[in-house]
Amino acid sequence: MTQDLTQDNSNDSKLSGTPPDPGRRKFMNTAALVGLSGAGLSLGLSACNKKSAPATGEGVGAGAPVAQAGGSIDYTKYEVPPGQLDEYYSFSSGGHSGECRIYGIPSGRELKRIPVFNMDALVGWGVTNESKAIIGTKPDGTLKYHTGDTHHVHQSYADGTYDGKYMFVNDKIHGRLARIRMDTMECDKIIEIPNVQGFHGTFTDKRDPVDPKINYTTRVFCGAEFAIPLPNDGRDVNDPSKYKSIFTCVDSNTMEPRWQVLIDGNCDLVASSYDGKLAATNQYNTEMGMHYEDMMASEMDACLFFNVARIEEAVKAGKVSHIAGSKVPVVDGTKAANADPKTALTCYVPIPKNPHGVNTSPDGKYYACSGKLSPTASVIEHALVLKWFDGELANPRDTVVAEPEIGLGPLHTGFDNKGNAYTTLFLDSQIVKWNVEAAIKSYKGDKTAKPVVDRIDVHYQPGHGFTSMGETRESDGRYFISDNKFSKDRFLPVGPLHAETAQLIDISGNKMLLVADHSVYSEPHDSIIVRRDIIKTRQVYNMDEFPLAVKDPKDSGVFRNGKKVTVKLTSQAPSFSLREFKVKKGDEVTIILTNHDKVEDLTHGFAIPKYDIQFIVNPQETKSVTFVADKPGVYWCYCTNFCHALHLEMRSRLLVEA
Ligand code: RUQ
Ligand code: CUA
Ligand code: CA
Repeated sequence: MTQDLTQDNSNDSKLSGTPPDPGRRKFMNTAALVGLSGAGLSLGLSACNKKSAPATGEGVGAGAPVAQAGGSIDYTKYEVPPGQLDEYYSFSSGGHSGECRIYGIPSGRELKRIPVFNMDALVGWGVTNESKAIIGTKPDGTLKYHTGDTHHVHQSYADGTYDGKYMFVNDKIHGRLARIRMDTMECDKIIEIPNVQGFHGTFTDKRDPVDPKINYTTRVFCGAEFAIPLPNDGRDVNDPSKYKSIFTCVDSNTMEPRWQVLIDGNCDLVASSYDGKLAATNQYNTEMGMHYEDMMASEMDACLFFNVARIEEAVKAGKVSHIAGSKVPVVDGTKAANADPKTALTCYVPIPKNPHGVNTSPDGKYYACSGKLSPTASVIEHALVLKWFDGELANPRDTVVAEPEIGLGPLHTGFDNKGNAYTTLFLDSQIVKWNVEAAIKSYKGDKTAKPVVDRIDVHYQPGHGFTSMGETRESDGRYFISDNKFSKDRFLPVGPLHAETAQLIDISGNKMLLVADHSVYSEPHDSIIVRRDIIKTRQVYNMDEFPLAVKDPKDSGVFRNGKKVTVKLTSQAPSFSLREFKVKKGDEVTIILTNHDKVEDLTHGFAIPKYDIQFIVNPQETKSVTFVADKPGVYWCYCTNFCHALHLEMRSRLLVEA
């Protein structure tokens, strides 16, 4: 059991003000958890839980047993034997590694890492000119940022399900949005969103709110979690009352921001509706507090809805402002400016205490928004939010149709195809399965309705949880993955930084079954589980896609233009087209390398000792690097990627004359 993590926190009710001594509690109960574990038990729960908060599953809902009938599970059903392939891809963020990962499900095998905001020595991401141009550089050509923090990955849609074209991921640190092509599974575009900090939640739209022909993704919604002075140029640093958060819509094709909305409170996670009409973000800091005790001062926060069509009409009509230096039109989504529902751009639905996570049900009818510091998940009905925007509902709170008590520290919710929701309970270290219609009946007063169907222990402290195809109308109710924040004793110890756990749960039956512990490198937040038939990749590039391609090995050579030298090279196992190439000290050298091998999987590498250069070229791919030859001498350029029996012999010499 996991109660050791929280049971000692009852003494922390004096929390507001001084953080408790972290040394008093063991291991998990460090300062990192103060905000959640301490606050959740001492302050937050008082809001909604009429009686005292239940310590475990018992007392909440059906109180189903938490023990796993381990002996009865046939684990081999979830193994993928040698030579066979997984049924699903799991696309995952990599947290503060700045990258994305791809796993096979159910095996949990890591298939690939996609460098995005980080540097990657293996492929040369952040080294080659092409990748630097995508990541973004300073005027002197060096990378503008070297770090990133990816949380949320979502793919492009057509007709309510994934179209296999693109994946989008946020960078929380520097406020950037990246796009990844799904055919090559490489990042092709990164933009920096103006005037935001803490860009956290992101979601693609699923269709256009107005044009029925556009039944596919054309927008990406981006929520900013941290409020800052606008513009953030040194003014108002001492006046937090002037800090604001902004919600941004980016064009998924051009990757240009289309519009922004100035709001009250902050954004956290983001969701989109199936009809394209609404985007949503949960708000945990409606207080606009600067310190955590201020951020949990109020019993109610909100889930904020954006009326996409109305916002775009307002932009068209020019009802916008601009924040100094930015071309992006900004509309006013604050409460004061949107008092009349019939013209409002935004709708603020009150939700108990510091909610985290907002997820759309696959039938498009509901949003689940969890309380985090309240043991509840609020169910908001999509049609009722539209009714409010039509002026037919008096109070935004009337859009809430259920608010079941599901357990402690509820965060993220996934859905199956049978009307059930699965929510991660951070403090309880459990996944709770609850039935949406039963929750609605119970909220209406039906005492026989039992929202909670089942619960299962996970190990430990789950963050995100998600179901197979669960964020599409093709949700299939087969798997749930719990991405846990602490693994403790689940894997061999590997020093102070533990492996993380992604636990695989079979949700196809009435009872959830924990069927595998997958270790993952720190620290995935959100993932999506995508059926393998949706993803169509290419294994070989087309040489014509690369403007710099050296299309004929005979075009190889050293071309001088003053101090600028271009070296054109090709590779074909086991040799480079130039056995040696000569430059002079002080030259600015650009090496262009095209791989002429056409065989699938025949990738070469190119490394230059002491010049800190290495990258790979995949079949038919071209890459380039630029550097100043400031060190005279002989430098053996060698192939880094094992390609041939003569791989070690696959070399060339860079001769830098003094
Ligand atoms: S949010 S679990 Cu980005 Cu919950 Cu990480
Ligand atoms: Cu080419 Cu190794
Ligand atoms: Ca709050």
